[in-house]
Amino acid sequence: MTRLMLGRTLERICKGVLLLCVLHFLIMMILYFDVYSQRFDLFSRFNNGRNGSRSNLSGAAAGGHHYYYYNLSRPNATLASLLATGRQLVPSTEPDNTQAPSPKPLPPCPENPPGLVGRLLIEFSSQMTMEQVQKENPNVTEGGRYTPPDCRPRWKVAIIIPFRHRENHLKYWLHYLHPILRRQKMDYGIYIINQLGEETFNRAKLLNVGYAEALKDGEYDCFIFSDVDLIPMDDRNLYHCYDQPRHFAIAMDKFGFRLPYAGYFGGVSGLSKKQFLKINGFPNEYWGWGGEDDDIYNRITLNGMKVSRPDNHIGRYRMIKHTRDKHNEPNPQRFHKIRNTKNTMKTDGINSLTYRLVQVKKYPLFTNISVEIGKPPPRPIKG
Ligand code: UD2
Ligand code: MN
Repeated sequence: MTRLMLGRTLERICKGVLLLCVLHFLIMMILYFDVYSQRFDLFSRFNNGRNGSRSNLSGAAAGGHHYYYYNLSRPNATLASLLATGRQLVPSTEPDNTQAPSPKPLPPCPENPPGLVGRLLIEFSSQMTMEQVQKENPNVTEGGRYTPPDCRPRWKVAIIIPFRHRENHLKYWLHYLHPILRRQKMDYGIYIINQLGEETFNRAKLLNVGYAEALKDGEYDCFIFSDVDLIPMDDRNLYHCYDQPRHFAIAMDKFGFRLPYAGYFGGVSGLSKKQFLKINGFPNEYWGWGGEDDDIYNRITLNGMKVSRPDNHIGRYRMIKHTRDKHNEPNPQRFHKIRNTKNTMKTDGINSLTYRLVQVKKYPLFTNISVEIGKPPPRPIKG
């Protein structure tokens, strides 16, 4: 009887051991296939890399065995795969850089950003405060800087705004432009160039100051010059630079959504650093309203470049209605001056720019640069 019981117990133990063996075997199989699939994955990706699609690889990672570690560091790497390679657990004799894989490089930003919405509703009747506009734009960093988190932009854009006593317009500009530029996947900084004092306003000189000061702040290669009161009505009007100097604001409400004349270059324009230097920047000697934009147009064509423009239905703008500011009366010399661009552009421009920098202050949504730029030369006395 006891022998019979002993036999049964032994039989159960044997079955238990057998079951454990089967289980162990199964686990080993799972581990084996998991590792196999990792390797398969590895090679298929490696081949992709060789075919030219390197968007998933870092520079170092693209070179074969480094990539192996990189692959294991993916969030979905399993414990099984870690155990199977043993690489992460056993101290390695290889260089340290294998232990901390470099961050994944970003793919280039798309030429047509998918988040754009096209035509926008722009209105200036709702009241807003700067605090509200700041709250709307939490991802803009100090000084009005932004860079897309998920792709590598082609240009680094400084947006330059000539300014004096237009705080209300600036609020609207920031309210509309920051979200547009973000959707456009631009890497940008906003620079408000504030003319101190009450001497005659000089838009083009302020724009030159903006170019020089922005370059002290970042390695910009594209400069967009915008009036503070102009808001694009379509976010497909991309705020970056082009093969030729760009005129963005081609169809404004105040001109019945038409280009007022073929050589018009006012409102919003953009030049790469190279294009800007080729024309010796902008003129410093246009005091008061008008003419400076035509002079810039002349500089562009005289230097063998052409102005590029968006489609008419995309380059639409609204201008915030305003009266002429004090100390920005029409410049009576403008007609004479624009006939002489050819003679003046070599000596009057970024190479002759002088100003006194008084203050640079970084606000959450823009950098304010306050400058003294002097005053117009005394008029020759007629007689
Ligand atoms: C037109 C052009 C502008 C420029 C100007 C002639 C349009 C939409 N724009 O503008 O690009 O060629 O004629 O100089 O056609 N500003 C101040 N405070 C002032 C004066 C001017 O901030 O006291 C700045 C501000 O950014 C403004 C810009 O200068 O938007 C142009 O001045 P404006 O708006 O008085 O002239 P406007 O609309 O005729
Ligand atoms: Mn205006």
